[in-house]
Amino acid sequence: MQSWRFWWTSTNKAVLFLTVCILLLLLLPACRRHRAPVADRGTVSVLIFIPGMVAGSPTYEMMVEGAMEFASTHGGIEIRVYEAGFNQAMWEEQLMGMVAGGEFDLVLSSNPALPEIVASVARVFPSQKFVITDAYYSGNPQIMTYLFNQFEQALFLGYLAGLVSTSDMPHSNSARRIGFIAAQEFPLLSRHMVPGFIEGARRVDPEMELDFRLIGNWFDAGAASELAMGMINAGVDVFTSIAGGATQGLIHAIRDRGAYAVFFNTNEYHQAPGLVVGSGIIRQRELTKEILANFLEGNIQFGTARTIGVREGYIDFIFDDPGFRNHVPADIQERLAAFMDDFRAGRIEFTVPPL
Ligand code: RBF
Repeated sequence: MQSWRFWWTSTNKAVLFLTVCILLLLLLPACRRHRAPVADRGTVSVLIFIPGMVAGSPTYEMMVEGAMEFASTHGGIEIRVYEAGFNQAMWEEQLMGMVAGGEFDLVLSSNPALPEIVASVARVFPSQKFVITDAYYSGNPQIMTYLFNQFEQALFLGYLAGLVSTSDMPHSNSARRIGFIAAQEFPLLSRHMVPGFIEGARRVDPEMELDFRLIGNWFDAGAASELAMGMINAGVDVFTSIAGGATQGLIHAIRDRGAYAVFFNTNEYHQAPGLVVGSGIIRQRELTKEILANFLEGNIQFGTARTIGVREGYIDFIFDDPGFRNHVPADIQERLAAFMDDFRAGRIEFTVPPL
């Protein structure tokens, strides 16, 4: 009896062991197949969905340039750029139409308003993957986002605007008034960029005031120019803007009337040497290449949201340009350099407001 039971139990164990082994043998290659780099599957097709137009919109220009550079140095990747234009009510339908054929391994885009649209398209196409920069959205297994910490960029640009506005530079006046011209309101703008800009300026002079005005679209340079003229009349001597192509109107106004500007995201010194006194930079071009490289290796963590800023190396100020070196007084250059050193070293204290 004893030996009979022993025989059965050990046979059971052996059978169980063998079954587990066979299952593992069957499953392992399947897992490996699942994790294989996307590149091994032949040509990878990527759609860059532009919610607007590329020309004149720095964040879009950098994304397209980065992707093109990546494609020219790596085989097996095809990039298609689709410009959706300025009718925001159409973007979801346009994106839906683009992915319906299932031809794109990845959809890449850059805009804070896009995650909600993408989430709704993703529900209809559950195998479609999306990466969105300049946006924050977590918890959807089809979507990964990267948010540039625009509060940080606004803080140091605002600090520079405060230094210039309180200086004795030729176009600076005695009013403690700086200006912000925006195309339209959106949470990243009104919760991070505008508050960061005025907070930075108030670190130079707590009396500083912000004149904030809205254009109503991303392309009307004439309207931006008129707003800027009115603001100069009201005592604004240093501007910034988030206005895409309409920013050209602000450039025209500061050239015409004599005032200063600092810009977010890209090198804009060449637009008006001596008047554009500062440019921040977001590493959107490099980020785009990293995203594509990660995607080819199967290393995108869909479902997650990363925030990247000064300390992560994705946001900085462009010091090394004649527009800054040759036109901004040495004491302002030094104070900004010290501020940025403190920033990178984590010595600047601030609280990023919730989005
Ligand atoms: N930035 C541009 O430069 N050009 C645009 O056409 C543009 N359209 C936008 C539309 C919406 C609905 C939102 C929320 C933002 C838009 N932006 C545009 C802003 C841009 O993507 C980015 O958020 C800011 O430049 C800050 O990084």
